Amino acid sequence: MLYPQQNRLRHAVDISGLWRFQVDPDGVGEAQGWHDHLPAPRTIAVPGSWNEQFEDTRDYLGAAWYATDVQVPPSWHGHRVQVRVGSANYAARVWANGTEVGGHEGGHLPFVVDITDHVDWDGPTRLAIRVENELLVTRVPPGAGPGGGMLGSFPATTYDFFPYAGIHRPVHLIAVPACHIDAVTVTTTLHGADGRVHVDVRTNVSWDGVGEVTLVDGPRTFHVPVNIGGGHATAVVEVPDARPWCPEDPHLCTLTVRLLDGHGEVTDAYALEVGIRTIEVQGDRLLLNGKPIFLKGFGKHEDFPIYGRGLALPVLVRDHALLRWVGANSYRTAHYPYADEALQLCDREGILVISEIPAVGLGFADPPDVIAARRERCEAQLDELIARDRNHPSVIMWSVANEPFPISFLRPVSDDDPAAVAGATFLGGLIDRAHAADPSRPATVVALHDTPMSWLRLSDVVCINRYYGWYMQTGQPAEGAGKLAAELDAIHAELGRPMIVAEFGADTLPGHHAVPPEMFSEEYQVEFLRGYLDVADARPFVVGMHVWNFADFKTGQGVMRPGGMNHKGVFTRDRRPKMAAHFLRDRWGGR
Ligand code: BDP
Repeated sequence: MLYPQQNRLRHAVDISGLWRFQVDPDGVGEAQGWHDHLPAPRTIAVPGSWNEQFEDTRDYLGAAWYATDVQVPPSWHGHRVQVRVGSANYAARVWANGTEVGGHEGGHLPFVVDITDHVDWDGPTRLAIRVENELLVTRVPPGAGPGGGMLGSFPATTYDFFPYAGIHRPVHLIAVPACHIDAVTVTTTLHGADGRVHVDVRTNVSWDGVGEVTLVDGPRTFHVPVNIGGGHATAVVEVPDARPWCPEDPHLCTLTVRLLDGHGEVTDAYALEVGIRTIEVQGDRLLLNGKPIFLKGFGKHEDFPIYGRGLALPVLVRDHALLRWVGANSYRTAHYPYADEALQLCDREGILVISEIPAVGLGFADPPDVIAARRERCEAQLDELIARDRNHPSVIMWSVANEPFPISFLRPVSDDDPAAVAGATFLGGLIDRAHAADPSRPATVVALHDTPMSWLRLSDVVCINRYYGWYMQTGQPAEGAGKLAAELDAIHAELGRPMIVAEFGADTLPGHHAVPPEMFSEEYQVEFLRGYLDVADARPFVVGMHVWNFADFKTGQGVMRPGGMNHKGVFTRDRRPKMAAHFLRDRWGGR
């Protein structure tokens, strides 16, 4: 899925803003024609979750309708006219001038509907989008079902973040030429000092013709003519003496693909930023451009007061400034794909990203039809994620799940337990799918305490989340660090792979102090993090440490979460540093 682009031949208008909105708790909207006219709308901001914009919608997750009117420019005649929704959580259906034109399931990835045949060229075109975020057990991430939420939390999810609902990312009105570039896939390789950019182009229709690929690298320009057959072409751009993309020097080139008509006139063009780099696992090391790399950073969330999970560009920019300030070079998109704009920024700023699908809260003792439904949803979201993000140099690894468990949370089982076997098949299938779609990146399952060895074995880089010294060895950070050390050594002895501690953290109430350190105090968080980082420093096979979490974030209400918040951030929800942020800055050499 190509990000919308404005150039001489393509148009993209951001139609986000103040839309009309109405909740539909009784599910009468469709029968009553709300796609044509909302009977009692109020105004809502798009993008943004609906939960924090009004008092009466905080916990509302049922159907709601969004509507706006747009004038499609008459000059777009002859083009395909599309609406692209950056993300709508969880399921969306779209109408244009009263006709249903498409929809999407899965709350964190973009989708496009074609409205060409429904445009009113003389007046405004009415758009309506119905969104709902029902917490169903068959969805990914799954709702909690009759058993209730994680630790009895409300709303009843299987995961520890608030199930924000609504249109979360910008909506674009787009025009593309009737025959257009539909997909561009870029992979890069290094050969000594030289780089090679491998480009694969597909058009929306089966088309035979010619085109060209141009790479602009600072003062140098490389042109490669291409022949397109049946709507498909490949090209290789040789870049002598390449300047590889890396966190210290996130150098980007501009790659442009053009389609040409019989007279050499350009009929479509699409440009993207490309970083020439390689990522691979060798033995128990992770190599970026052939050299060992260590990931310093965080698990994050898309979360901010009032916006909820809605894209807030200033927050994104601020987060990157703070990542630099604290000396981080990476993060994981816990627990779902992040906005296109987040990855664009990571490309520019040299932040390495582990990109995750929303496969969180998966258990394998559930009925087979439920597991099969979830598998279908995981596969669809993995395919969409890889198709959307594979051209970003910042993305270095796919995470196909966070903390799946065989039977229930923290209940160990042996590798031959039926739930462990079912999980290995499911998760192994997702890893294979990621490798097949994108052989250029490692893939991982981010593992909970007590994960079967048969599951750990599936990952190219073994990622584990550990809370020794918090949920266990409670109040004893030194004992917790000791447990971590022993377990890392044991897993490494068995698998010999690189390892990342993908989550470790302690809830910390800002301003709460205690000497000696005590749980929830700022001192305790520092001691906890220090112990884990020391353990990692003594083990060269540990190739990354991601603190949980970058910032405090909203979750469901529950006895473990004061104020409906997870307080494991090293920054507060409004991005003020706790003591731990200063500690990490010293340790990581922040600027
Ligand atoms: C891990 C989860 C993460 C939670 C975290 C915690 O992966 O989503 O927020 O624990 O408990 O189990 O803080």
